[in-house]
Amino acid sequence: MADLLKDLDFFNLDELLSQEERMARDTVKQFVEREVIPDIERHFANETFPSALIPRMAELGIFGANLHGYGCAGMNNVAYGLIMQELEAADSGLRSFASVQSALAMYAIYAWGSEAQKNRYLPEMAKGRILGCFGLTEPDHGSDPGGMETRARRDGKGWIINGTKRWITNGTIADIAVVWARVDEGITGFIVEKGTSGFSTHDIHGKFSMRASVTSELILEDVRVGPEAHLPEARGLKAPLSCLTQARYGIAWGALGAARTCYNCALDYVKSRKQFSRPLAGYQLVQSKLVRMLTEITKGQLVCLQLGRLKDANRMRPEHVSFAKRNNVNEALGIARMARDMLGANGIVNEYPVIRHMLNLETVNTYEGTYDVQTLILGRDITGENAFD
Ligand code: TGC
Ligand code: FAD
Repeated sequence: MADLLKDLDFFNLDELLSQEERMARDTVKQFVEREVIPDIERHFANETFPSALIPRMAELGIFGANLHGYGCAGMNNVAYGLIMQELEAADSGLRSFASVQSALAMYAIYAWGSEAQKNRYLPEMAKGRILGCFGLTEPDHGSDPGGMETRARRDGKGWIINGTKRWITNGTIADIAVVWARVDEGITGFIVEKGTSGFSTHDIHGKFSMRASVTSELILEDVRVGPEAHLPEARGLKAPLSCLTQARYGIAWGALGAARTCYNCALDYVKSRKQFSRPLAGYQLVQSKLVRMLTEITKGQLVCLQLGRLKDANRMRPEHVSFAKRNNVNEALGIARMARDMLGANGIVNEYPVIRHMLNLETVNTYEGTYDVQTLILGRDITGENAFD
């Protein structure tokens, strides 16, 4: 099979990257090629997460790569995005693992934690020795986290937390859970350590998507935590939503990686597969699909590059991220479906990575704010009318 990880760079965007950015991308690409690809289909088939990769990912500086200090690599946001792209070129579940560790759990502590919390958790999380998850979604509150029912009430100097969080990536393998809960003053966050009495987790099975990723439920029954567990700066829904902005940023880049693998695979396949005595690549309908894929990936790359430059200049708004997440994931899903079709019957077997990416991207289109939720965020921005009210 051809090199399915190879770059797609129709507009010579490589020229717009710094040497450090290219190096970050190429290092992770090499890691993915050598250490992820050989085993990823097996993990997806067996519904297992490739945890043996965690120390290597830490060594490469992937966890909290764009955070500064506290043992983090301090890369710029374009380099971080390129890394997410390469991880998701292998599997959305692997990128998800890195996103949750970095952009959700670590970022929550980085942005809303005390100095003591940052010093205690972030260096160990960067080394992959402490794993985190992020509990926002509940069984009855997904798109509307503001309706959450998890409650924390004061208990002397500490707190008692009750509630259920569902669909939580890394839940059962995490050493700490960042849990969002309602208190008298509004919404705030807590760091709940594994093993705390009353805190239990279990995995959700039967997934047809994200099978190489752990997805769990967190149950909190009279979980008593001390004052040191509370994220002191997290006041209001803005705190968890700010973490989503970080994660959506990585997803916008990541989806392009999955789309690129599907494009490379479809292109390779139609060049060699003959029907009616000619390669499929010679037919106009097939070429039209390839051109559509190339166009959408290239447009997505341009959006991401400028998004990253804006983020590095502190000029990125959450709505910019919604635009990129909504568009890139939806186009990646369309590309994966097209590639699946172009492979005919071979498109449904795991000899090729396309069906796996297609199934994964169904989740990516839903989590971190569905396609329609991102549409309404953008609709609110351009009209001034809030459809969520
Ligand atoms: P709303 O009134 O819009 O906002 C409340 C406050 O938050 C601020 N804000 C943001 N800040 C930073 N980043 C964002 N993206 C922000 N969005 C809003 C806003 O300015 C306001 O601040 P302030 O100072 O005025 O209080 O709140 P709302 O209740 O109307 O919510 C609107 C809505 C629908 C956009 C929001 O609830 C939403 O985004 N819903 C989608 C939920 C979601 O995306 N969940 C994801 C869960 S985590 C996950 O899926 C992980 S997947 C694993 C992986 O990443 O790989
Ligand atoms: P709902 O909110 O019930 O939405 C169902 C449908 O209704 C969607 O099509 C939606 O677009 C539509 N809809 C909702 N509101 C409106 C509206 N106002 N107008 C029009 N249409 C609307 N969450 C976490 O907190 N942490 C995690 O680590 C995490 N990881 C996940 C991993 C996986 C594999 C999956 C599948 C989910 C994960 N999630 C996580 C949860 C994810 O963020 C939610 O599934 C997502 O936000 C959507 O919520 P929901 O599933 O409850 O769907």
